[in-house]
Amino acid sequence: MQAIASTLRQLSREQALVRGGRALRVMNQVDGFDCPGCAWPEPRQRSFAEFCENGAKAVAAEATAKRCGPAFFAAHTVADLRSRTDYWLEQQGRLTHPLIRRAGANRFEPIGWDEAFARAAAALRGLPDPDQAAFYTSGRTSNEAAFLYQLMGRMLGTNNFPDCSNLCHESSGVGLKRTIGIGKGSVQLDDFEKADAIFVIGQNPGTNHPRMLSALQAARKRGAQIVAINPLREVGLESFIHPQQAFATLLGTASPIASLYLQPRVGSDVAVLKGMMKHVLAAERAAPGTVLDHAFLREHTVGLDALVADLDVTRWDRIEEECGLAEAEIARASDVYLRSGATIVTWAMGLTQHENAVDNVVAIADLLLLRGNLGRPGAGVCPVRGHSNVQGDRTVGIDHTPPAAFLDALEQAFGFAAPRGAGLDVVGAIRAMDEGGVRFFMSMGGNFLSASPDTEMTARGLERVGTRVFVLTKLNRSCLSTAGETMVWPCLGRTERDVQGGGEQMVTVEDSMSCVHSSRGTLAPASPHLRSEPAIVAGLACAVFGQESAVDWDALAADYDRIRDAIERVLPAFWGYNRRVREPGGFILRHSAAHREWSTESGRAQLVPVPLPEIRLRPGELRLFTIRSHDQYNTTIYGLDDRYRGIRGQRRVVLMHPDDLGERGIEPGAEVDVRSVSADGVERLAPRFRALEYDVPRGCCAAYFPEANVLVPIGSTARGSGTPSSKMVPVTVAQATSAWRVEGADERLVSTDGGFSTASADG
Ligand SMILES: Nc1nc2c(c(=O)[nH]1)N[C@H]1C(S)=C(S)[C@@H](COP(=O)(O)OP(=O)(O)OC[C@H]3O[C@@H](n4cnc5c(=O)[nH]c(N)nc54)[C@H](O)[C@@H]3O)O[C@H]1N2
Ligand SMILES: Nc1nc2c(c(=O)[nH]1)N[C@H]1C(S)=C(S)[C@@H](COP(=O)(O)OP(=O)(O)OC[C@H]3O[C@@H](n4cnc5c(=O)[nH]c(N)nc54)[C@H](O)[C@@H]3O)O[C@H]1N2
Ligand SMILES: [Mo]
Repeated sequence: MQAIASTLRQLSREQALVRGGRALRVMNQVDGFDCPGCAWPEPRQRSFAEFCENGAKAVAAEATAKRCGPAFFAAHTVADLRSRTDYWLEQQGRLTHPLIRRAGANRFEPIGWDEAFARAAAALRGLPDPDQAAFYTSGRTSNEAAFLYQLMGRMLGTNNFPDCSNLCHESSGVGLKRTIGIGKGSVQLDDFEKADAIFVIGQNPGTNHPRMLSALQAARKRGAQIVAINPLREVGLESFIHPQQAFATLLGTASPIASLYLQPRVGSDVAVLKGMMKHVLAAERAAPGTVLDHAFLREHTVGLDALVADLDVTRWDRIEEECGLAEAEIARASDVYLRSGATIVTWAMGLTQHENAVDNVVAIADLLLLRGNLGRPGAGVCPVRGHSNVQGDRTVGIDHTPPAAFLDALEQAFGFAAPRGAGLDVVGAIRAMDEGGVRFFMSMGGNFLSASPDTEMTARGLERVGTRVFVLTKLNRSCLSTAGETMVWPCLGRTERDVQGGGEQMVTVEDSMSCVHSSRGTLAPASPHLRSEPAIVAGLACAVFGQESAVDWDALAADYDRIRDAIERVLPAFWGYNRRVREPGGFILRHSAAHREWSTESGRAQLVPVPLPEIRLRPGELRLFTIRSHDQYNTTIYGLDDRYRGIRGQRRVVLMHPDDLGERGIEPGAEVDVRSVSADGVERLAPRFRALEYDVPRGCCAAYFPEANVLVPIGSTARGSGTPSSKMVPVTVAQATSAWRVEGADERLVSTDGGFSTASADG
């Protein structure tokens, strides 16, 4: 009931009860639009309301009646906007006009589309080297828009495609490619109906993938075991009331989800997983031939001997010391695994945002492969994606290190020489900006500044870029640089009708389980001046390449079927794209590992030993991990409550173990300053948080993203994937003494000594 109340509250706050309500009726239905929230797939049998509380909030945010137009920008200088919170900025509503803040000006003013495209094109053509341009993508962008976007960038001559995936599941892709030869999840929704055990590691589905709880609940009810591994006790993983049942009966009782909940120290999952693998080996030795899947290992894998040798020399005392769990506790998880005939492991950011994140993913694959839990019913790997089309964007070419075969096919289809060198990812782009190496930055959605690590450095880097272009639905902090020139190009959202020359258009997206399906908006656009993302890319590309372009951009943007035909020419997996995507529910891209085909160097699945993490902290330091609240979608803050965690009306909080508070002489609720010092000795400060007691392991603490991003050092990234380690930041927490105070209901951070922070979600 609280979820329903919260949904209605959000719809009414956005003055979107009618518009939003109309949208919700068709969300995730076969002919409707795809939820702009998470990438959890839709079941074959759709229910009357196939959405969750947080999907409804995402729709309310987009379908809002609030508008942020020329009058607003005439009334607010950029300096004024910079002093506001992310929360306030997004609350101003949907952008209505293309905008420009000219060099030297302190306000945005409207600009016509043609002039906007011409200015951006001139800036691009003026670059002495195409690698001075960088094109960011956030994962809401459709396959069609993403494909055109990468085509334009590559025709210009660069592979600089940093994208939100670099901050998100990049480590999953790298780890899975190394072991099973394909960087995507291998399971389908019906595997959840067949699994005997499901391990949910480093993921908070109650808030971030609520529809996944239905699958977990059903599995638990039919007797499957569900093991949660998470340093923080997430209420949403403990029990759940299915909202549709609650709605039908108006009461409904919570049913349990996790049958076992382990709370290891942050960053120590490899230790837990290696402990489990040691138990598997021990069980095999006690009853030879009955535990490992010998036939599978023989026929399909390489590396077993090296893995076994490594596990044998890994000592239990080191495992226990690292993760803070006793062997007996890990044994409970191992027993579930050993009794299970078919096992799925799901995970999200709790595993991918660590220096050893790729090792985390490799260790999961190792554990599953030992017992043949891949490519058969009810078993496999399930990295649960974040943004609703982040997986599809990568599939159609948003990739800073594209496979050669993709570039070959692109060249063939469009007759140009594609750039072959590695491009910049997010962290690489920030560094290049800081060194003055990026002169043009374009952002297809997203909030590059607030989502990136090391907020102060990212803000400084953005200032050094000459021309910035942001394609957005709402205003955010990324657009508020003061140097050079900034343009903001407002676009249609998922919920809105998209009419082009060729008539009403649909777009397509790929969910976490490789299902490609259509999405068609139904609402009237928030403003007549909005353009679709594909039309914006085509408009810019026409201005850049002019008449001599080998690609007919206008024709592509007029009818997205033509874009899909082009995708099919480049990517054979999309055969029959336009026909198959019109079948109810779309189609599934073939997953090699699910068919026990291994596109690895050895041609087999690879078992790879990984080392135990060695996290060295300085005296007094805690392991900080950054998390999402129940009232946010990434950098979009809907409200200041976090219902499941019992936190209300505030976000500047750090959740700590009672003994860690006591040891520092900090009373619960007291104001503290949080600091990190990176390897190079640079200190970073997140001032004025409130310290709260919470059920986290000793030595670990949690704070919300994006407020805590100021603390994440740029130099701390995952080996092999470059993802910032925003789940493992060594910090100190002490009574607040810094020259800042927090003001107002939206928690504005104000300097008390005239100092100015460019960043920190604050001004
Ligand atoms: N409503 C809503 N939905 C969303 C989003 C949103 O912001 N709001 N964001 C979307 C996006 S882009 C993404 S990527 C996903 C993110 O989905 P999640 O990954 O669930 O999001 P986080 O809040 O980052 O949660 C990470 C979880 O990992 C745990 N954790 C932290 N460190 C460790 C560790 O070292 N080991 C283990 N085992 N666990 C750890 C935390 O306690 C937390 O429960 O959600 C998507 N869906
Ligand atoms: N410390 C820390 N940092 C993190 C994370 C973390 O867990 N901890 N998580 C990381 C993860 S997993 C991710 S995915 C990134 C997210 O990084 P991003 O994807 O860059 O950020 P979002 O907050 O999702 O972007 C919100 C903006 O997108 C725009 N937008 C919304 N819908 C549309 C649309 O349909 N089209 C266009 N063009 N624009 C639209 C709106 O203007 C809005 O302001 O953040 C990362 N940063
Ligand atoms: Mo994400």
